Amino acid sequence: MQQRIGLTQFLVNEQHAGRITADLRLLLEITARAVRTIAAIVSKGALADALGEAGTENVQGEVQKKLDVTANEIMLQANEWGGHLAAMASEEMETIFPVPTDSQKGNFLLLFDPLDGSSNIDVNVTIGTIFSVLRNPRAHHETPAEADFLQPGHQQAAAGYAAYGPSTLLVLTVGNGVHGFTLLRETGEFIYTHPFMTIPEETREYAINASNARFWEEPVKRYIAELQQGKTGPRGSDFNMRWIASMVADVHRVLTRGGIFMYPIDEKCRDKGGKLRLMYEANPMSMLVEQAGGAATTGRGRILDIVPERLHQRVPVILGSRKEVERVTAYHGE
Ligand code: AHM
Ligand code: MG
Repeated sequence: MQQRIGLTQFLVNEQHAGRITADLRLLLEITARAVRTIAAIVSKGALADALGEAGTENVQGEVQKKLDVTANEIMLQANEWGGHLAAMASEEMETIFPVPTDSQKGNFLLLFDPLDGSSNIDVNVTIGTIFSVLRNPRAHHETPAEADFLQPGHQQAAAGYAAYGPSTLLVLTVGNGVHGFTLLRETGEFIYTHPFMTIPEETREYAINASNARFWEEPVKRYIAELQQGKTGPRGSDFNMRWIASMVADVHRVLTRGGIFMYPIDEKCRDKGGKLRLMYEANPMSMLVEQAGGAATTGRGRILDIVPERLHQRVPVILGSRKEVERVTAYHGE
């Protein structure tokens, strides 16, 4: 029988191969530990008093769910003492959280969406945690600033997500492919179950919130109309649609069996620049998708090349199977 290794051994191997440093290994181990704690609460649902609203709003004016707040606390507490970080930033916090230490600051910056797919918490549908790791550009004795985080996504040192579904999965990249781990609840270990995940170039499956159709731009309207015409249309083939409304779950499906996921710019979200957040949703997911052989654009350019202007900046997102992403992007250029 094939012996499966755990996350710890995988990370040690990566360190020995010179692809990650000891402190990045620690960061990823600690993040996995935090994810495991969140998974335990998620799986208890109402029994852990985890459902419903917290009675507060975040910086983006969104109503916070209890789990948004709890997951944020867990990520902060897990990561503040390891010495590997200088600061953290989150969807649920207005500004950055410098790691409270008198001594040296660590080599990395961590960004996260602690609980993605908040609207799915109360209905027991897959939700997730998304994270992005950047290098700390400052000397170790200096205090980090928000501007330090504003690095383009291609500079990420690592990126990943956890999906809290029928099983809990941790999917990550350190720039050498995409690797998935399944949580074995009995021992709390993440087991290496999905080596080198790849996205097929072509697909017959798409994900978009079609209730926004009347707000879309022409290139997106054209692309989706062509898919919907199926066999009798210009694509000559039937396409299937899936929309879970948790980015983590939709992107995980794309990483598993291919597909295209879109949250394009539309008239409803134009003022904000898009719906999804660049630094802790679009960038980490784009790194994973590119590492798996797919593509990720705004329709007008590569997401990982965007130079961020703000921590909570939003962007249009089109990602997944390369040929489809290239097609929609080409329509934007016509
Ligand atoms: P959240 O981070 O507040 O959960 O919002 C992001 C979510 C994504 O997970 C998902 O792709 C999208 O928003 C769902 O949007 P919609 O409500 O239009 O279906
Ligand atoms: Mg989110």
